[in-house]
Amino acid sequence: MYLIPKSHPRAKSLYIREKLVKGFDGGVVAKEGLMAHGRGEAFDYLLGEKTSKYAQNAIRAAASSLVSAKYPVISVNGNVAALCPREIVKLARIVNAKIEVNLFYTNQKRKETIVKVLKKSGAKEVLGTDSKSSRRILGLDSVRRVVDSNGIYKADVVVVPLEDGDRTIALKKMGKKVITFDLNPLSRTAKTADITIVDNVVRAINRLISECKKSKIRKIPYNNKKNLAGTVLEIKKNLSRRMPHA
Ligand code: PTJ
Repeated sequence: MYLIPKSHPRAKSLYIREKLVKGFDGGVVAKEGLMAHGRGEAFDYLLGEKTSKYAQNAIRAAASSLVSAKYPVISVNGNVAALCPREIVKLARIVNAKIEVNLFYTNQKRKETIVKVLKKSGAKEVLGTDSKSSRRILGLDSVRRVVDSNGIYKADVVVVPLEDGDRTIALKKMGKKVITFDLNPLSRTAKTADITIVDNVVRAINRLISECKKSKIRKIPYNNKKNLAGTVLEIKKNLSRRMPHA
């Protein structure tokens, strides 16, 4: 890793970036994952690189859905495996969820590398690499349509962090509840999911873990569209606050 001085004004953001680069060098992150991260960084900047009250609302709603789910599954891609593998394993343990590797830019070798990373982080079981238990999601053209019959296929609640849009619609058509982390409140996934946590997954996942620990099985009133609209207004406010005045 490059030496990033702690005193650097953007040290935290640069550390996160290095995790992605390390993930790419280790065969975990797709090339395109580096670009996806750049897009996320830009939105994070506009959000003030902090968890908004809207993100916290979504986190609470997500925790309530996860603790009351019958068969929750967390879908992991290259970026998520590079950014927060231990936290994914911790979250899965707390809510008794399955973990499944499901990639957009799929290849078996990268899948297996990601499984190794997750196992090294404490996962006992990771689904998504066994062709004998694979099933297809109807109405989805990307290779992400191939899922595990004991994982995403069977789930009632699916967490799809850093999604690229095509799968959320298909999962919803299958009657599943979809929770996502997406720094872009305007993305297709953000707008289609049932619960969108507009925050950096690196920050928000620990908050989600804490909420799941305290969450009781009860329904929380939550409206994703209203919450997203609030987030966009928050960006607008941030922009006016930070606008240089001539
Ligand atoms: O590992 P693979 O093959 O499954 O590929 C994963 C990527 C992320 C490359 C793939 O799913 C993709 O191309 O995604 P997109 O379309 O770029 O969408 C990713 C979304 O995640 C964008 O809306 C980004 O703003 C957002 N994002 C990026 N980094 C973060 C993030 N959201 C939360 N936390 C982040 N750290």
